[in-house]
Amino acid sequence: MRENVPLTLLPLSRTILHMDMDAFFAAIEQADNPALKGKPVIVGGAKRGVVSTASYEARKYGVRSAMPIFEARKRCPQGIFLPVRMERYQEVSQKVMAILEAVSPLVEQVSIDEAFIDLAGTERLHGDTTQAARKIKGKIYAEACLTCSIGIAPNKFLAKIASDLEKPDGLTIVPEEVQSFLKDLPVGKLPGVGPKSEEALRSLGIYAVSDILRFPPGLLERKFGKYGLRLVELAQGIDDSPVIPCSPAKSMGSEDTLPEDTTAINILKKQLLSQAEEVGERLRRHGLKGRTVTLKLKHSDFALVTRSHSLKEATCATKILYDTAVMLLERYNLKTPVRLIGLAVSNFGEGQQYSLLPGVEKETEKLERVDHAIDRIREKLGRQIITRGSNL
Ligand code: TTP
Ligand code: MG
Repeated sequence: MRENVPLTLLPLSRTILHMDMDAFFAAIEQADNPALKGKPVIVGGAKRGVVSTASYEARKYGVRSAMPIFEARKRCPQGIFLPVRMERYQEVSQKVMAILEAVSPLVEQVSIDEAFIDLAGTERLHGDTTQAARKIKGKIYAEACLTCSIGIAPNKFLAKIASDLEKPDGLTIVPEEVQSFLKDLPVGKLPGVGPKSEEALRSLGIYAVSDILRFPPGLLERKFGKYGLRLVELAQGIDDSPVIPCSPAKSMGSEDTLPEDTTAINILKKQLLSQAEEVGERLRRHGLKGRTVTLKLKHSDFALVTRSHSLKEATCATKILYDTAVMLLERYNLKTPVRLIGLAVSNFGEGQQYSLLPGVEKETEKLERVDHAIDRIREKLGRQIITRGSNL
């Protein structure tokens, strides 16, 4: 495929680093409480009672992310089970990302604990790529007492596969000649190949990545559509997707398609309440407050309507988000049935605002303080423990 592309159009060779923290939530718990080091630590329980992650010591007993907590207790009765402390993990995540941003401005954070870095032009400051990787590992360990695994390759997908190969505390460098690296790799490691596509590929006799190249691209295209051609590229180690430095989120929202189209205000209000709860909690977890609340409605004819209201002051209080959205809904004068409803908050301001007069707590602050307390209880005891009355 590639032979026909004029050389001038090919991107210059790149060096991409992928970093993924080891057993992130559990490792933070161990760093914050050294008595937990070397012990089987299992973090989770907040959402539907499943494991968020387990320390490598607990993984020896077969404990894995997304496993029900009761199953984890069976497999590892001596495990130390801890609740999720999302705010703390966000804080550490930001610290780690700041370390990466000091190495290169081209950092794309892809989740709470992983990022790609394009190392172009960093050689003078940070030495060759292995040196840059060692510097990053050293700094993360020195500043956060945590280990990470790093993969370095000519492109993003190879770097991501590489970072996973020698976990924990790994450093894997993919050679320029990528075919030997890809040859025996199971197809399930390729981006976009989930259990279902893996099964479909297996039915064709494709197990390892190199097996893909035994098939004419046309046949794979017929079988898998455009993704069939993408598979052929991946099997050749080709991936030109750039590292895109992220801009911080500009809005945060939640929306739901209703089980049935409706004009019943009570049903819509109930939906808005759960959305206000979810968005409020996410804002608080990220230390954000927003000034503009937007109500989104999609009617049964798919016509989309949005209505916004800007508050005097940025907030993260669930009740204020809910009241504002309900006010927008009531003003809207609904006539046609609604199939989807959503609530979003934007126009983020400062996270903290204090009363001007000492001792006087404003209504908003009181609400936010209660919300924070509810978040903490829910984190400890589960989401169902406190439900709000719909007459908030
Ligand atoms: P991962 O990077 O997938 O896992 P990890 O860092 O715990 O372990 P490792 O990378 O060494 O294999 O996810 C990062 C964090 O995201 C993880 O610490 C907890 C959270 N998480 C969940 O809450 N639920 C999940 O199902 C997964 C996979 C992760
Ligand atoms: Mg990780």
